[in-house]
Amino acid sequence: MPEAVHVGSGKVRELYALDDERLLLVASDRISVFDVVLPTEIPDKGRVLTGLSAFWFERTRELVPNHMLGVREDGRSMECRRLEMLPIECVVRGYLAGSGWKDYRATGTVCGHALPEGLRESERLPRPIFTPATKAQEGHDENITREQAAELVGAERFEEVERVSLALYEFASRHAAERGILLADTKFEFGLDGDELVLGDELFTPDSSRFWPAGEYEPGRAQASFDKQYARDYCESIGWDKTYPGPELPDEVVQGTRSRYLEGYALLTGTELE
Ligand code: Q0N
Repeated sequence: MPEAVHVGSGKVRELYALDDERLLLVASDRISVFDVVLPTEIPDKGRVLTGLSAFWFERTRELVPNHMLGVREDGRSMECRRLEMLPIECVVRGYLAGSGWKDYRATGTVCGHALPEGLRESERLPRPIFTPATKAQEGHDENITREQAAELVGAERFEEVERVSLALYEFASRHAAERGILLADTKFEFGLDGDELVLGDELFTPDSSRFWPAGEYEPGRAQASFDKQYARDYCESIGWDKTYPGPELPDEVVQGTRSRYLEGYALLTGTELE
């Protein structure tokens, strides 16, 4: 078999071409904190993320077809259909966090959605909203209006990705809420296989979504992140300035963070990671 050719990398994932039709998406054990990849890895993090994507891809097939062909024996590598990716990030927000909160505070709107006055940080929105963003090569994606997104993908395709994105969020947020977890927001990437819309990338992982423990939810402040809070708290406690390079994590922080990933996986999927 011809070898896999490396075609791209994200902060914590690598992408290889297997042939003209197939890609291999590999989730590493790397962790990024405040947007910097740390020198210390979290054992099993890659298998947790790939396992979560596989879990959700299997369960959302009736809503939209996806790129998953199979997960390899290593648990971290997913063989995928090669797509023509759409040039927008598809974000759905059920709560006001991150850039959604920032934009709301500055303008009272998010991506052209007028919102009620007086909402607090992390507050639940009257209904989930679709808030597209551009794909930045480096640094942060930029929120764009629905009109700008429709110009980039076409009006019909825009309506389709909005409808499908809201349906996916609805499905996963209901599943998560039944297990004591709030899905604050989430990001999808879609592509085309010919004219068929196909869901790509990763799906409802902690790297593409904000998961909050429902029991600790309190609007009016930032919420503790389900997976990374130990690592973030440690990094802040030592006075790191959040620029490269990041600090090594002590073993207790590594083990605590690993436990959170495994716990989240078990809570959401109802099975333990092998
Ligand atoms: C693709 N990206 C951006 C891994 C994630 N199925 C696909 N077909 C063609 N291209 C892509 C996919 C997928 N998924 C997606 N780049 C190419 C996200 N990447 C960034 C690098 O790490």
